[in-house]
Amino acid sequence: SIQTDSNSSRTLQQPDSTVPMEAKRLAAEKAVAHVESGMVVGLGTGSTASWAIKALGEKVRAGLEIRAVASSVASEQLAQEVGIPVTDFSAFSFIDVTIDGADEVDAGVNLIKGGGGALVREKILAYNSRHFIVVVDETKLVDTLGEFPLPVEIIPFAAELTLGQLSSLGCLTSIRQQDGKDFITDNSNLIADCNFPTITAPSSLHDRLARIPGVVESGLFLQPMVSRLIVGYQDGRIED
Ligand code: ABF
Repeated sequence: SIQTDSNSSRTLQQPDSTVPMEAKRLAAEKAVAHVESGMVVGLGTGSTASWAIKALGEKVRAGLEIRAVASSVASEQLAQEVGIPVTDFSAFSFIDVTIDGADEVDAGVNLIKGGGGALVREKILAYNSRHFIVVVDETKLVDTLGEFPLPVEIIPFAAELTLGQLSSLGCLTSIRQQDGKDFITDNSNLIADCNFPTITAPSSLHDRLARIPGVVESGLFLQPMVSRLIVGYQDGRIED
């Protein structure tokens, strides 16, 4: 039978007063220092990536010349608001640097992403970037992935069957809800949040997920994808 957690209703993009915003901002601003004129820049999604977009906007207004591609409609809108020229992907064959957040980072710098629901576009950007810079606050660091439910984007067709296949990997699954309705991604798909007791073998889980028809992508971003991890601490320290 399909194990679902139908009470789960998460709106992860809502502001959360417990989130260490200052630590996120510090990490994001440090990342932006690696952006140079002439670069094609990938813009991530989420509150930490938003700090990076705002900081980039300031630099653009001060004369930095970049072209950008965005991992979500929300980030594209923010970029336009702060004056960053956002371009179509067809204009480039690669991205110089992408700056994005994460939901969890383990000791081997493997990530869970997708809490904001943009994991497919984020992964396309990261995969096609020469440098993928991840910006997080210290609360995202874990020894082993899995406390944060793993987001998996699935197509709506036969979603119940796909959920069943996901559950058979050993997790409790739920279709993400927002405002009382199914959360719909920018790609018109659903997000299955998969709650594993813990993810001790992310690489083999990644392979098993990829074999399930109906799964578009999972939120596992595994090494060697990350080129640089920047961590902001609540006491003002930054680890780069
Ligand atoms: C995106 O935003 C994600 O992949 C991750 O889900 C989330 C992190 O959010 P925040 O930066 O708001 O903590 O980067």
